[in-house]
Amino acid sequence: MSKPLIEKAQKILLNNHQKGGFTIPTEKLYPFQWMWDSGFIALGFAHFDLEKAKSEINSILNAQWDNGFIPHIVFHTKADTYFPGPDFFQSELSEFSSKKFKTSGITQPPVFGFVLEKIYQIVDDKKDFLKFIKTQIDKVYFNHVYFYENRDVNNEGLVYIYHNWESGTDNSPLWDSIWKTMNPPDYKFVRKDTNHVDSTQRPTKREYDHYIHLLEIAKNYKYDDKKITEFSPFLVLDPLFNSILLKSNQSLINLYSIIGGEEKKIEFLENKQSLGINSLNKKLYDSKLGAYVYYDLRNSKKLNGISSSSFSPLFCGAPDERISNQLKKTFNKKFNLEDKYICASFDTLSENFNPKKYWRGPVWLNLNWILFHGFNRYGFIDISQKIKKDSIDLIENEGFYEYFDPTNKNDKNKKRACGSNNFSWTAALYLDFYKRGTKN
Ligand code: 2M8
Repeated sequence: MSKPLIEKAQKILLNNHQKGGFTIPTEKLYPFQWMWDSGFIALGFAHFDLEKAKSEINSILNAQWDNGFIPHIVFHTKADTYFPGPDFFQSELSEFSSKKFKTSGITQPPVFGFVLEKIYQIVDDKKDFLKFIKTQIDKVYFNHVYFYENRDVNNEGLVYIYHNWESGTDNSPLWDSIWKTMNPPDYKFVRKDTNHVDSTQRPTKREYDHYIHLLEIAKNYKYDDKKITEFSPFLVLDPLFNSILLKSNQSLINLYSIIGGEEKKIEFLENKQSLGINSLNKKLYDSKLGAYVYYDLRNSKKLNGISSSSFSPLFCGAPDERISNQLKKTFNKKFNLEDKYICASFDTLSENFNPKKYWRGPVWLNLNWILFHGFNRYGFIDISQKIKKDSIDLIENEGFYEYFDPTNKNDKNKKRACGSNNFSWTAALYLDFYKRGTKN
């Protein structure tokens, strides 16, 4: 293994950090603040510049809507290198939208509960960081309440996403069956992403038509959750999104317990916690596949396919012993293979696996980080250590890219780097892998 690239990783984060106190995922391709990126970015900053970690969290939560919703993009500044921008999203259509910033009208996985706790675990001055937590934690709690009040349609402790961009795993092959139920117009718009990175590694124009169509529907209803629940053709229970919510619930419970005097909030979260874990195992675990799957609420059926998200419930502690052992077997069969880096984002044995295309197969550092902690938590140390080693090797051999081709591991000359370079969460999580060690 080559010399750790700690300084390089720090430099990437500092270069992507903006005057307004927030950090972009990468230059040009993503020139604004993204929600779950900013959580991972804060984890990275916490290892060498705690003030920037705090300001990252503060600046995204500052754009929270009046109903508790947190948007997936905050357009703090102007930039013309990204589509769709603020003029397309028109967040002002919603009566609840932020009056301070223009934002998108969709969300992303709610990482901030666990991010606050993970940072609390590593800081030296816990008293000082607890003071900061006290200024932010109610916003995160309010966000969780928003999800349960607006997106848990069956009162089962599981919340839906209404757009593939909300999942973070944007063009997963799992969405293909939903696209077949829709027939969006051939929209005219100018994409910017394919100006910055290889277009064969990005979604197709037709896939974008679906993404845009879902947004047009939401805008048409002024981002009203009740209408979206009723009319959006995309209404999905996502195991990754829900595992992150559950993990963050538990972190909020832990942090509120340290703060004290918050029994009501803890009680609310604990109720959702047991309900959610129970439903996750009942509704999203598929014993035939030996993995968690997505559930299409609109068409009342499971989306049968295995992705890296299928193992994310290990992160929140949902699986019992039987399920966790089964997950390990499935993981070893499909993802932990001699000739592949861990963890491909989609089932490597499926005909839909594509090693270079965005979320249809490549390795992503944030999913690796989640799976590292998941397998570690269950004592599957051989797997968690391999995830960590593969993550570090990929970065040290290829650079701080957005995603990586996992195939032909033994071919040392193969070019695996995909998407954009100098990518913030890749740098941030490299730092966390190095500096945190194996501590949860
Ligand atoms: C990618 O998503 C954006 C839309 O949100 C895009 O492709 O335009 C995804 O990888 C997402 O998970 C990530 O948060 C975002 C910024 O890094 O890029």
